[in-house]
Amino acid sequence: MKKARYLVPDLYTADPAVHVFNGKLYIYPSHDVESGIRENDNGDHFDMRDYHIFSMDDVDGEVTDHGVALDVKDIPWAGRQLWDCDCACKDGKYYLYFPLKDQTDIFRIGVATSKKPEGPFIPQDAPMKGSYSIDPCVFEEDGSYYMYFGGLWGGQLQRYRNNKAVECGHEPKDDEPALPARVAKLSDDMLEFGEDPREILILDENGEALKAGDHDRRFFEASWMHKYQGKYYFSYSTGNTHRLCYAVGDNPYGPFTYKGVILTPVVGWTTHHSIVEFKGKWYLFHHDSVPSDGKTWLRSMKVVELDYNEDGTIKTIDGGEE
Ligand code: FUB
Repeated sequence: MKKARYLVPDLYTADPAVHVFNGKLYIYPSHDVESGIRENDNGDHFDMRDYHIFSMDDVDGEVTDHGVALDVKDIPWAGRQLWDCDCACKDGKYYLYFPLKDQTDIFRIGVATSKKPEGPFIPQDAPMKGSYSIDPCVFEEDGSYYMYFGGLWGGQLQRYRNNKAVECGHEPKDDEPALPARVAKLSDDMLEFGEDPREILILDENGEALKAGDHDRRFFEASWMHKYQGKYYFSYSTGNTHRLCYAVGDNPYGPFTYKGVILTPVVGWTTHHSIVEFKGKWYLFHHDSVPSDGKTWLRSMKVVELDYNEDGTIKTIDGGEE
């Protein structure tokens, strides 16, 4: 499969997190809706209210919509805005992690559980203790589950330092280290952080931390982790420069060294993805706003094959021309 394929023509879907469960691909996307809210840098127009989960036996095959798996009205602590989610499986139970603003308009990360990968999911009564910001993704290795998270601007990450809310949230100066994504191992019961979240350091080719002013390379949102040939690939969106980039490290906590661009800008403002191996090939799931004629808040997810060079670097995909 060398040409990208849109996956769901009848719903707007974005931020696809994809996993192989029970031999099938399961897709956990955001479900975009026309909110009527004017577009702004805070992302208020992304006013999503539920999640649908999709599955596929094959990347080229039929996409099954399993219907509403979780609705904001069923989440006891809900304020507004269900953003990018992800799912993990442990001991035959499925855990859906989602960012949602609480009733004070602060993003927290919630958990909902199910016996099936497609749900329905039952939410916990409260968000994860100590959670903040957006875009959780979960990477499993040897029975340990690591959650990566964080997002700038509307994702509120700039409001935190050392896992504490600061009085006045702001981004660092251009020549200061960029704000980092976070990672934390999950607790054994999968419902809380099992340790304090740590900062993800991304280094340049000289071993220096990427600077806040390096908008072409610094982390903005949309974390994903995958492992390829023994190395850990931390990938993310650069937000206002609209790239999907990656950095490589020797363990799940990093540090990671910046390596390059996975996907050049797509039509739309946001770019978001997951990378998954299925039946011996690697795939990039992502989204763009082509089907909605460029409406940034009405996105459509798609999939394209992803290739590596012999040295383990990823071949850049042209977001404008797939
Ligand atoms: O879908 C809402 C937000 O847009 C996500 O949480 C971000 O990653 C961006 O894709």
